[in-house]
Amino acid sequence: MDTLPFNFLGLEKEYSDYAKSQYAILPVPYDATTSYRSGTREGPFAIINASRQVELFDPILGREIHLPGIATLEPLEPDVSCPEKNIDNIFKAARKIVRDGKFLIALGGEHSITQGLIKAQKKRHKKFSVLHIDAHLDMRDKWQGSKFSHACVIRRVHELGIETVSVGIRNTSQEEFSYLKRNNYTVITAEQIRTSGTDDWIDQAILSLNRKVYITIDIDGFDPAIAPAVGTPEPGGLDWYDVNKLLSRLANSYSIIGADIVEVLPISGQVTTEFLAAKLAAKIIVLTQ
Ligand SMILES: [Mn+2]
Repeated sequence: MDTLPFNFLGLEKEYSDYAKSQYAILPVPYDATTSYRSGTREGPFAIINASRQVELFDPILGREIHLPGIATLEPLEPDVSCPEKNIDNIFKAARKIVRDGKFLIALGGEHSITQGLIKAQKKRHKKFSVLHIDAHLDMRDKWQGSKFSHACVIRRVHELGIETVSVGIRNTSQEEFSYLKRNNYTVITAEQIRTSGTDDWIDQAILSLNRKVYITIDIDGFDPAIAPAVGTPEPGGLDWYDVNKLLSRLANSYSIIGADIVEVLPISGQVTTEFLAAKLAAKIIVLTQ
């Protein structure tokens, strides 16, 4: 029988108590603006459930992940009546956690939640940039009549005066293409990463970032062969080791201030994607200790 506590990594109270924990996991089960298949609201539960099977020891870094304490918060109830109100609720919840001095990792839910999370970080950190891993740019001004859609989230981040570096991109609209031509944000395509045969793209990404970095990861940035449970599974995505190398290099020299992992859309009977997302959150935690 499964008797592990239901929280991130299945931790006992000693390592999951909020007051004592350096890390906080915020489940945000929201998917009101998803355009293709819906169901990312099931993502946080699936990721947390999978995380309970993740080993606590990281053999590469030679240390245990959970020792600084990782508190899993109650899921943030979505307000589906109004996307703007919903983003504001996320902002307020995140602001409190960040103010409490916790390293916040939010689990989505659709990508639009990132707007509220980054706004909260902006209240604490004057200057930082955003590392954005995704198949899509999410730089449309509006999508399906809404400025608060998952397809516009990075555009809204730019409007906060925050620069982004987008990695793994392989699907772009003409609008976004023109927007990028007018604005100088670094974009590293999946094709560049998978076909160059070198790690030059990592240098390019890192040199384009500020020394303080927030990370937002849309799971569809990974290849659908290893992360099939997403709304729009774009072929030709990133490999587990591509992202690991990038995050490890980043953590070695820069300060990571928070992260979110979004757009897991569970497929019944298939747990690869949520397990990958759980391992990724664990990796971010162990890299930032
Ligand atoms: Mn995406």
